[in-house]
Amino acid sequence: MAKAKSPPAVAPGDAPAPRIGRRELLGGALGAAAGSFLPRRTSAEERPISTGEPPQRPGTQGRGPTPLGERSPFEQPRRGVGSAAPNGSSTTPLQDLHGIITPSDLHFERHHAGVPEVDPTRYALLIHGRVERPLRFTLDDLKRFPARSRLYFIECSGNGYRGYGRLAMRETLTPQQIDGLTSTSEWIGVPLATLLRETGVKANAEWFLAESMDAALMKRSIPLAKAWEDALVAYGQNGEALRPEQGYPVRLVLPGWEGNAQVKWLRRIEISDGPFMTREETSRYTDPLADCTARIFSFKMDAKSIITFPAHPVRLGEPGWWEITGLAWSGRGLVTRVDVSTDGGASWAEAALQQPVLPKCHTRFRYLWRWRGEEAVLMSRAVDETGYVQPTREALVAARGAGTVYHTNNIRAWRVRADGRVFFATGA
Ligand SMILES: Nc1nc2c(c(=O)[nH]1)N[C@H]1C(S)=C(S)[C@@H](COP(=O)(O)O)O[C@H]1N2
Ligand SMILES: [Mo]
Repeated sequence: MAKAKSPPAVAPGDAPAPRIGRRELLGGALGAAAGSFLPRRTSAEERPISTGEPPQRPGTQGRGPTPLGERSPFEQPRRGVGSAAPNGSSTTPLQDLHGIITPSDLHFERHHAGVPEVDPTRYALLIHGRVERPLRFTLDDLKRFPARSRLYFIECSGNGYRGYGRLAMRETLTPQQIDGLTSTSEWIGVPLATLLRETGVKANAEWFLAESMDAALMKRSIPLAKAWEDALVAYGQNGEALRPEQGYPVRLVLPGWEGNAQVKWLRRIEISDGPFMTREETSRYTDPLADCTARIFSFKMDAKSIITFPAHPVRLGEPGWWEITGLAWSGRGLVTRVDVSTDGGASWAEAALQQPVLPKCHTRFRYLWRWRGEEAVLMSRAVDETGYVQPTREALVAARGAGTVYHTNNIRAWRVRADGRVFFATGA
């Protein structure tokens, strides 16, 4: 019951405090809902917040410092491992996270041929093709260039497919199962543009190929404009070296673009005058459209959001004030607004965005909701700085057909039943 809240007592500093009269606040409905913060009140008389015994104090000294920290044994968030095979994936437990950053050991994974072990002392990145001077950069070479550090989400273009097609009929899906193929880290590295100034670029250079050194030999063609804009050759993640699962020692980060093109264990960049038409951009990672053609090179991740609380399998303890919260993000830049509906989309209200709000990064939203015990359908709708509005499932199905598994950014819904139990409701 730690989640039941009284707005004035705990409203976060950056969320506009809702206007709630003192009489209403002190009335019976809130008195029951805020049991963990305020004593039950029968009158508007002021009383001390805390009564009864203080929490127990540990009687003995704790353990001393250790070289490596670990989580409280009471906190055990876990990635959801869909398939532990080398070509499998795992998901971030979105419902267990606070704020916007994903702890590195909970960053989702998607591997086409497992996690290779790469010796950093033997690592080198080759940049060649339509360049003036082909060059090899060791890891030390890369670290000597001025570094850039930014918070970005990385999202698999398949994220959300469970909440879109046939599987969306399952009301027991959790935020992690629906949208756990997205994570946010601070990525540290050297801008690809810096390296291209070293190699020089010839005329008619329009694209580049990024190729990996794992057994998948992952290859993707990327427009060169992305290199000049913000592509990062990253060796750092959340203050330390990349995790092996994220491409140690070096990966390509393409802010806001589909995860698949952000090649891990990066070994080679070839500059060219056109795309290479690799398997991953022809037979895979294209979006079938309703008119039987397909979208190709659909790099940008469209604006999306999901409520992570309350969400299945949570059960709201009792009617009263509850804070709806979740994540929103857009591959096109800043999330400028998130609307929340508690009546299945009939009416919408603006949620508070928690600072920092950063481009191409998870953004946390919060909305204070007074649940009166009725059945309710909760939805969130993200708007980004280009004016793009997260579409309904009907609109997306009309544009793409029901069969696609990529770029499914439709509005997600949760049904709160009168008994407080919460179920996924987008497919219903
Ligand atoms: N070398 C290599 N790069 C890769 C992949 C891979 O299997 N091998 N998977 C891609 C896919 S499909 C995604 S969604 C992202 C996932 O990045 P993550 O595992 O760090 O979350 O990496 C991309 N880069
Ligand atoms: Mo992916």
